[in-house]
Amino acid sequence: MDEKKTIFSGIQPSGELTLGSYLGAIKNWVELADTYNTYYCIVDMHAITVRQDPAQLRRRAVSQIAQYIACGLDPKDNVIFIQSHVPEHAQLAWVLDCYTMFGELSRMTQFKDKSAKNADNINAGLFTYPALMAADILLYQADLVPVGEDQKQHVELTRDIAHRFNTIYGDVFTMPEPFIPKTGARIMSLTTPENKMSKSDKDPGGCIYLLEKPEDILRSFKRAVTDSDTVVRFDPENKKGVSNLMTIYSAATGKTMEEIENEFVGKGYGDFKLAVGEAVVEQLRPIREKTEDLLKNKDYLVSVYRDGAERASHAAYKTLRKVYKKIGFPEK
Ligand code: ATP
Ligand code: LTN
Repeated sequence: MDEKKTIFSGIQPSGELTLGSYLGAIKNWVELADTYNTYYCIVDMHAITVRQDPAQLRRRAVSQIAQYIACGLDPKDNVIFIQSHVPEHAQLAWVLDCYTMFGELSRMTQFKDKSAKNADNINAGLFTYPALMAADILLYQADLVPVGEDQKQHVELTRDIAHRFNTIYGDVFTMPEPFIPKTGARIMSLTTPENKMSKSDKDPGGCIYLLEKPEDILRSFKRAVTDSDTVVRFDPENKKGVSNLMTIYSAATGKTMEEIENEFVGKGYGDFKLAVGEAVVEQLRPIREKTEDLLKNKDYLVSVYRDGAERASHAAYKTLRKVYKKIGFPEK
């Protein structure tokens, strides 16, 4: 018997990966990789809830595989795959759609945000997005779902759906828990620190991308919004910009907020922003270099995601069969 618990998480190839996705999610994936059975997915089916350019979507999915590996996920120890390669995700999602309530989906913050941003394309997929996410997680009987703060509501809905299903049919699904980092759970935009740093953001200066060049990263930090005060102090209510930069600095260096405050006593925001920028550059440098290397070897990346899909299918098929049986679909 395999005693290891299971992790599932995913990121949409809807844009270039950001420092937010790294600090909020991927960094923890790497830290948890040794002690769990892990499934890390590129959720391209979720990405099409917003219109995507086909060539870009394809390129980003492959690049995201390279970035996962470059961040430290060894494809031998972690199942790395593309969601659309494992049809059980769509199949279970349909079943779970029938166990998810209209009212529940209407309350999802991400749905409300994305509907406001894409008013001309509020499609049914955008609405039922959380049921597909629940299918992702429940197919692998995941115990833990490492995500940023913004995804907590979706994992909670997944639990509600699993509970509803289990109450009717017995213990079919494992109850997943969200795993949210203490530092870095919500990285804000550098230009509008009241908004989440988001890869589909229209304001490029607000985002730091994993593959950005050092000089561009430093420039964005130099221009980061602070306040009219001059003190480096952690106060997310009143000093949003500075507190966000401190969070990033803390996540990149491991220093506590107190240590950071002491480090910059008597120094201006200029020095502080430069220090944050340099820490991030150093953290991202090996990731960018390794990704660039990996992208030269497409055959290897294809072999990684094919192998990943095969391993994922094995687990997914098992759960789907059980579900079909429970709900009364005749066996083939
Ligand atoms: P999109 O703009 O397409 O909605 P996104 O930039 O919000 O994308 P996701 O693909 O939704 O990123 O998120 C990937 C993972 O990274 C999720 O677990 C999410 O919670 C986390 N994450 C994304 N942005 C941040 C952020 N700014 N701070 C902390 N975690 C984040
Ligand atoms: N909804 C998530 C991406 C996502 C996910 C998942 C995360 C899709 N399926 C399963 C964790 C587990 C997002 O927008 N970041």
